[in-house]
Amino acid sequence: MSAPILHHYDFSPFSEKVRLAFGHKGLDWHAVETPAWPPKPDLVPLTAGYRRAPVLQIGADVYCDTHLILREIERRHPEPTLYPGGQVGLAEALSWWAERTTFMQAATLATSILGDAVPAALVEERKTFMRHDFGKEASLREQPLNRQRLHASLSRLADMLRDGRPFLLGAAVSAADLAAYHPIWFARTNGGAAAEAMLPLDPLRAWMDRVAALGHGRRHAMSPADALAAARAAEPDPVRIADADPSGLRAGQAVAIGTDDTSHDPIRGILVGADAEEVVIRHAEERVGTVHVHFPRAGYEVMPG
Ligand SMILES: N[C@@H](CCC(=O)N[C@@H](CS)C(=O)NCC(=O)O)C(=O)O
Repeated sequence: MSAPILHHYDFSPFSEKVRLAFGHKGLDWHAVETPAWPPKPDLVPLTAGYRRAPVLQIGADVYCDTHLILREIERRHPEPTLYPGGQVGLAEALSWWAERTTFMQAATLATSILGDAVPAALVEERKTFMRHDFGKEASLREQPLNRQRLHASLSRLADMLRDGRPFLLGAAVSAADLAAYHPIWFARTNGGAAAEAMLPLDPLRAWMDRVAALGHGRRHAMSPADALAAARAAEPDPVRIADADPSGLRAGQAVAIGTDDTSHDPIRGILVGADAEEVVIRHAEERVGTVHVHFPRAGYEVMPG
């Protein structure tokens, strides 16, 4: 089995979640640096238009969104698990809550501290893509509210750990730990001592150290050209999931995929499979040949298109 390829950038918090998953499983992986904002000419040919980071590529199969990426890594490398006791639903639900209540808040707390050090082009681009202003004034204006929001969520995390358990679901690390960790990692890495002073981190420090200690596995740099060539040289894996969409969409049909949040990537392809967890489309382009692009169900909407 060829080593997974992660299209990511170093300061991307969601990418940190996947890097830690590689660490937990002790995997070799290829790292392709992708830009933090468009144009992303070496990414979107693989993804049928999805532009977020990170994206996981295994040959001619491309997995979008960390919720699906972690499940796919687990499927291919089951031990040690990211879902102790088989608790995928619990880990997913906790991950969802943690990210939705801390990611934007932690990112905006960091930009309120970084101020003018945040590239103007990034601030401008995110205004359209995320409908959110990471500029100095707007971030500073929101700082008191983000401190309140983060206090509420981080206190919940501290409460989960209060009985002395090493990880959120108990004795073993799970996907939920990685999801709850990466926004705090981002705030601390970018906001430094100022962020430390604003957040109730003391009850979380030992837990954060345990998550950080998972490491990143063995990372090998890869060029975008080599990643595209790897897709072109491979065939997508046979689709394992049922052709069953609750709204009546069927394999072979052209579809458009949207997200249920602010992003509006133009994702289009031919539906090749769907089940309750995952949707797969076929996408063809000269530089990559034919690829299968996989999306999670949760957070994504599939329409005839
Ligand atoms: N739900 C997605 C969220 C991914 C996400 O928002 N990633 C950020 C970077 S950490 C992003 O893509 N920002 C815009 C960009 O990089 O172009 C996931 O779990 O992968």
